[in-house]
Amino acid sequence: MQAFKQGVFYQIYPRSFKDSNGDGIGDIRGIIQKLDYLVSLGIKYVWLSPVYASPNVDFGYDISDYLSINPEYGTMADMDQLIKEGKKRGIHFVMDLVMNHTSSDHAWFKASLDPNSPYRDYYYHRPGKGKKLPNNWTSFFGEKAWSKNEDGTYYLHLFAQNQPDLNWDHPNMYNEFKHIIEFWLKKGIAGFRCDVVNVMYKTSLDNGKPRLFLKGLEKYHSTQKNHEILRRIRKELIEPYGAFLVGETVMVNTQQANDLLGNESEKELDMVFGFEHMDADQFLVKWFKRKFNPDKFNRILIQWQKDLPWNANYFENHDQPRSVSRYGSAHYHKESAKMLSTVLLTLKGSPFIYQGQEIGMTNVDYKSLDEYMDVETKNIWALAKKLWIPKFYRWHMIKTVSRDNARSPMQWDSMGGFSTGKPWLRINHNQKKINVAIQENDGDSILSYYKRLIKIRQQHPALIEGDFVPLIAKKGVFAYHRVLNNQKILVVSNMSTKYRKIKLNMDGEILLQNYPPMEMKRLRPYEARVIEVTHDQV
Ligand code: ISL
Ligand code: CA
Repeated sequence: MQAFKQGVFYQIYPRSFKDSNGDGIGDIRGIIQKLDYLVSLGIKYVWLSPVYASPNVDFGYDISDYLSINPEYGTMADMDQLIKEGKKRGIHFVMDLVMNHTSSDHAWFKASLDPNSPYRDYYYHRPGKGKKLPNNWTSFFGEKAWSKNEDGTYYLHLFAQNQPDLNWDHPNMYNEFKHIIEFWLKKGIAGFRCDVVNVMYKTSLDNGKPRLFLKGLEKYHSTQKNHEILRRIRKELIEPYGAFLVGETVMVNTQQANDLLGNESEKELDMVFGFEHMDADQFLVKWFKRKFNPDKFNRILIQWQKDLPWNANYFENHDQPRSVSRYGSAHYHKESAKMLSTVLLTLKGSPFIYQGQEIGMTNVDYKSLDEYMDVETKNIWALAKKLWIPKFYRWHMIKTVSRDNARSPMQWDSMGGFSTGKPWLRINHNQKKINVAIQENDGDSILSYYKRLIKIRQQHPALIEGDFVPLIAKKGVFAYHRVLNNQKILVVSNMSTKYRKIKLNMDGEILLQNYPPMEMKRLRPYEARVIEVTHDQV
């Protein structure tokens, strides 16, 4: 079993994790200061969202130089030290690799604006069609997918207009990224999280067929050449370093996800972040929320557990609202945060904890649009306004879905503890109640629960290598076994506010539960239990 499958992952959004120099912006030296905290949590791998040079239109996912560090976050020497200090503590770093696009500030793009430049075809520069754009594609951020150059031609961007798409048909493109990938592997990183890795090869620029969202998707979604590029990267670059790839794969079902893992002879990714479970509370697109349906959520999780050999399990990240706000309950804040962690850390696959999730950080409490900084949020507000969506509903959309819900600074103590300066994004006012300092000294806190749960995971091979055997997924109750040889662990959770009777043999040693022990045949609201089933009940 590959080494990474033993460890728990933690995602750091560097801008909001810890500021070491008082400018209100998280930085690499701040992360170094918190490595011992991550050790105390039981973390083995850290996925670091981009720290490369960037004009911050998409806060790092618009890269202007893959081989230098955004000065706001520090220096390359800081980065080298972070990797070294991490290694000393048994913590390995996974860098964020954005191959679909660069920033429009990247030297390649600037050169490509000259039609005679050898960099011209690093991107998709195309003439309009009369008064029309080169095609009818729309972007992930709710805009048109083309923006105009000074010379009257247009360039393609599936994301913000400052994120021009790279042309992977260009003969140099592979070697450009070969150099970047090897540069970082030589620094001793463990692998890469690959951003929107299944849209990077466009088979044509023809008009897309009519669809509500992402017109043009079928021209670039998980294309054959995309697979070929991933196989080549894996074989030539990743395997020689014993590294691994976790791909962010948009709009895939489990069949398409498996295809992106490749097969024994032609591997591609080691695991993927899917989005289907994220659909359990949305209507058509992520911006229209409907009541969360825990059974739908759990049945999708079961599908992915059954269909894939190994999953990258996550319930929140820098793009998603906070899971305790979305899937849990404010009234049962502590119980529901602990229940969600119980599921996340006992599913088969690599668990990814997003910074702050381990203390139950919630969606932000911002009062006006100008408190938000996310480009996607601003674009969707403007688009919703253009579509005559009334202001009160636009506000509901933003409050429930904005990516800034997950980007407010980490709450280290009741004064914030994130920075001595004014944070770049306001800290949630509930920092007084929800913070690391309070919880580190409270054996009943969410943080203490995560620490115990991670230890239990490391002590029970069935929770890592064991088979996933679904038992119940109805009325909010989610129950399953993890079985390895004669070790059988029962995980049972109640993802609802109701008391739930369940007909399940729950005898055995209770390894962990989020309520005071009470022998009863029903589950309390948001109750979770991890039970080692004793042999005679096997
Ligand atoms: O969450 C999303 C899918 O509904 C989108 O908001 C998100 O942009 C998409 O999943 C792709 O995300 C990745 O690429 C983007 C960047 O803005 C995101 O932060 C990154 O995770 C462009 O690089
Ligand atoms: Ca700083």
